[in-house]
Amino acid sequence: MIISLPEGIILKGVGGFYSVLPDKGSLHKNKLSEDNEPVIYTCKVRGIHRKDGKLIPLPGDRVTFDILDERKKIGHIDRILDRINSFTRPAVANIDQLAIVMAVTNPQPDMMLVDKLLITCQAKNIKPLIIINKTDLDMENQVEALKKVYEKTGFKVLPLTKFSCEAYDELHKELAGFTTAFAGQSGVGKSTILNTVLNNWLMETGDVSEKIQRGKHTTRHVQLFQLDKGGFILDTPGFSAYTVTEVNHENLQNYYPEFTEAACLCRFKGCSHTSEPDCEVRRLYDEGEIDKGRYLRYTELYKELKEAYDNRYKR
Ligand SMILES: Nc1nc2c(ncn2[C@@H]2O[C@H](COP(=O)(O)OP(=O)(O)OP(=O)(O)O)[C@@H](O)[C@H]2O)c(=O)[nH]1
Ligand SMILES: [Mg+2]
Ligand SMILES: [Zn+2]
Repeated sequence: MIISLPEGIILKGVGGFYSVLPDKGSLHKNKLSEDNEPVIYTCKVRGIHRKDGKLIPLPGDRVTFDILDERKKIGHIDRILDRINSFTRPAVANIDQLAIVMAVTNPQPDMMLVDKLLITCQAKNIKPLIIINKTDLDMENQVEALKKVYEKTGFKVLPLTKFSCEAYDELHKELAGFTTAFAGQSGVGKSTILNTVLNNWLMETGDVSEKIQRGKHTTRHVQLFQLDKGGFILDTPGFSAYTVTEVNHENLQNYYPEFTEAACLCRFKGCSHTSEPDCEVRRLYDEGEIDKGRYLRYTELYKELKEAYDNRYKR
C-alpha cells in the first residue's frame, strides 16, 4: 500500500526550521488545533537535500512532508514540488501576483521603478496589481493622472488609502486566491497595507501586525500570511535601486503593452522606436496617445540595456 504524504506550503524558514501549513484535506485528522488555529508543522530538511543547492526550500514552496511527531507538530520536508518562479531578494517562491505600490506623494512616485517592476512581472509571468496609495494626500488630481498612465498598460490599477474601507474591500477581492508580494519604494505604505489587510482578514488570531512592525529595524524574515478567502500575502523591504535582469534592449518593447499595436505599423521590422524614421510609436507619442513619461523612460532603459550589451565583453 502506498501512503501519500501530506502536502503543504512553507510560510517561513528560520535557521533551518521551516513552518509548513498543510493543505486543506491533506491531513486525515487534527486539521485544526483545539484553539482553532491552523496547524503548522515545524520541519527540517533531510541532510541530502541541503547539499544540493537547487533544493534549498524557500517560503512559498509547495512541499510534501513526513510527520515525525503529531503531538509536537514536528516533521521532515520530503520533496519540494516544482516551482512556478523564485526570487533571491526577497528569497521566496511561487509568487503569482505582485502588488506594485506607489504613493501619490510623500514619497514622490519613482515611475521608473514601477515600469521596471512591471517588466519583471511580465517576464516572470506574474500578475501585476498597481496600487496608487495615499490618495488622501491628493491635492492636484495626481491620482487621476497616475491612473491614466498605467491603465493604458491594460493592467489593474487600484487607488488606495488607509482611511477608506471601500478601497480595502476592493483590495481584498484582488488578493483572494493569489500569493501576492508587495513591492515598491521605501515609504509608500507597503507594511501599512499589509498590516491593515491582516488585522481585518487574518486567519490567525493574535496581533501579528505588532510582530511585523517590530521587524522593521531587525533582521526581517520573509513570511507568508494566509488570508481567509484563500491566498497569501507577504511584505518586502523597500528598495531604491532595481535592475531588470530578465530582458535585453531588443525585446524590451514587448513589455510595454501599449506599444504593441502601433509597433506593427512602423516602417522597419525590428524598429526600436528610438531613432528610426516613420516610427508609429514615436508618432503616437508626439500626438500624446502614448504617455510621454512611459515612452521617455522606455528610451532611457533601452539605452542603458544597449550600452550594457555593447560593453558585455569589456571590464
Ligand atoms: N497619508 C497616508 N499615509 C500613509 C498611508 N499609508 C501609509 N502611510 C504612512 O506612510 C509611512 C510609511 O509607511 P510604511 O508602511 O512603513 O511604508 P513601507 O512601504 O513599508 O516602507 P519601507 O518598509 O521602508 O519599504 C508611514 O508613516 C505610514 O503611516 C496612507 O494611505 N495615507
Ligand atoms: Mg515596510
Ligand atoms: Zn517604431
